[in-house]
Parts: sequence; C-alpha cells; structure tokens
Amino acid sequence: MARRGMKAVLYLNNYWQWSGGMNQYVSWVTGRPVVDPDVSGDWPRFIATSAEFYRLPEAQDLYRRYLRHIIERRNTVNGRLYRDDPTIMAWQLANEPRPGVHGQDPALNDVFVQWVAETAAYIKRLDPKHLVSTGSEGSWGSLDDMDLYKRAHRDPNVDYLTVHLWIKNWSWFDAKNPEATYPTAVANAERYLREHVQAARELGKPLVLEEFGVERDGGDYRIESSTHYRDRFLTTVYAWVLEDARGGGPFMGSNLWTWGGAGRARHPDLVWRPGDPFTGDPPQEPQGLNSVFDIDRGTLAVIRAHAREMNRLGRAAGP
Ligand code: IFL
Repeated sequence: MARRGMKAVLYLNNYWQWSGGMNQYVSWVTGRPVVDPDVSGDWPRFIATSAEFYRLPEAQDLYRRYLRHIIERRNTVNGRLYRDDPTIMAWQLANEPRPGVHGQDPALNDVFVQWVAETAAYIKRLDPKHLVSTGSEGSWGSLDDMDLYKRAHRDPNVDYLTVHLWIKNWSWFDAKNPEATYPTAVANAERYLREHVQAARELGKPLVLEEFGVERDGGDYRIESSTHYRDRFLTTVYAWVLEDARGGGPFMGSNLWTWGGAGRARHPDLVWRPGDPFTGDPPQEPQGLNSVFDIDRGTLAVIRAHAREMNRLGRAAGP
C-alpha cells in the first residue's frame, strides 16, 4: 500500500456476521452458539446478541488483547510495528457498531457511548500517533438517534466522524423499479449526508463517507450487466462531497464500497466458496453485489475524476 501511495483504515471488530465479530466474542465467553442470521433469518436476535458484546467484561478483555496484538504487531514486509507505520491512517473500533435494538433500555445506549470512549482511549494509550474512528453508519446505525450518534463521536479520542450510505439496504432504492424509487432515494441520501455534515460542524471534527455503493442495473449482479444507476448515483454523491470540500466543509474524503478489481464470481449462483477469488463483497453477499470491477470503465472514470479533484484539495477518495 505504501508503494502505491495508499493509506489503510484497519477495522478491529465487526457488528455483522461475516468476519466473526461481536457475535463470535459473545459465543466464546457465554458458550452459546453463534447466532448466524444467514441461517436463522432472525436478524433482531442477531443484532441484540452483537450488542451484548459491549457489556461482557470477558469479551472486552479478549477484544483488547486482540487490539494490542494488532497494534503492536511487527509488519513482516517492512519490519515496522503497525503502531509506527504511517501507511495506517486510522484504527477503527469496528465495522458498523450499533448500540443495539430500537426501543431498548436507554441505559444500554449509555453502555455503547461508554464503550466507544473507553476503547478509543485504550487504543490511544497503545498508539497515540494514529487517528481513531468508530466505523458508525451514522444516525441510521444509532437507532435513528442523531443525539446518540453525536454523543458517541464527541469523545476527544474519536478523531473524525464516519457515515455510511446504503440506499438499497435502507429500502430507499429498488433496482428492479428504479424510475419510481431513484428520485426519493437521492433526496433521502442528500438529506442524510447534510445532517451528518451538520453534526460534524457542531462537533468540530472531520467527516468521512466511508461506505456507499449501489448494485448493478436491474438487481443483476453478473459482471455483464450495466451500471447506469450506480454511475449516476456515484456522480451525484461525489458532487455533494466535492461541493462541501471546496467550501472548506468537514468532508475529508470518501471510500466507495467496494473494489472488486480483477476478482470474479466463480459460480452461476454468485455464492463465494472456499478457494474462490475475492471480490470486494463479503462472502455472505452475492459476489458482484457492490463490487466495482476492473472492466467497469464508466464507473472507474467517475471515481478517477472525483479522486483527482479531492486530491487537488488535499483530501482523499478511494475504494
Ligand atoms: O457488504 C456490506 C458490509 O458488510 C457493510 N455494510 C453494508 C455492505 C453492503 O450490504 O458493512
């Protein structure tokens, strides 16, 4: 990455199932089986179980041992401790950590805010040189509670705010019915990002749009299908980010989800199986769902043009 002039944000846990994450920690310390929502279909139970992680001291102890192990790890290629390596831009507490479920006891929201503060402080004690971020999706991942999002991000050891934007996952956009759903999706997306720009201004911290993407046209994830709506959406979102950056606003950069590069789905059902190449999509999602491949020339042109403008402003864009 250093050779290519790239920077890494290393996320250190996962609210979701695809890399073990919080559910796995809960299972390790309670002895209960992992709740896999892809098997059970029981998303509410999965989400609530992930959030148990914050209040299990033994799980926190294991997590901290892991944090120390990674942060103090010596890179076998360049011989440096990760702690001292400027190729790493930031540590991230987790991918999309959420406080729990809607309607839960507000005391559990406080547990979450405290977990963010204590974990960020722990990381800073191990490594005061790198930035720390939460990995939050924004208010959507904060029980639709902007105040809760702001409380978690106000902590002095959280250096910048993160926001994600998922117009399909949040049921704003239906790729099978694009004409009818796209305008509302774009309006919602704009409002959502503006609210988070406002929050960043209030807290006086930078903001990164670190996950957003749209599937290929018609909900057809095969690489042959077109990417008209994806390219349109990226162009629109990038224009907002650039406008904010040009005006000196908090948007410091964006990360598109996700770079599939030369990876390809191997099977007609688009399911990843051990030994298959990696695309950008995690293994529990169809391979090609959000991946931008090296042959997606139109999409690449949109990303490249945006990255050029952001770099000119001393800000960043990438996958
Ligand atoms: O791939 C998903 C990823 O696990 C995530 N958020 C949404 C992505 C697309 O569904 O963190």
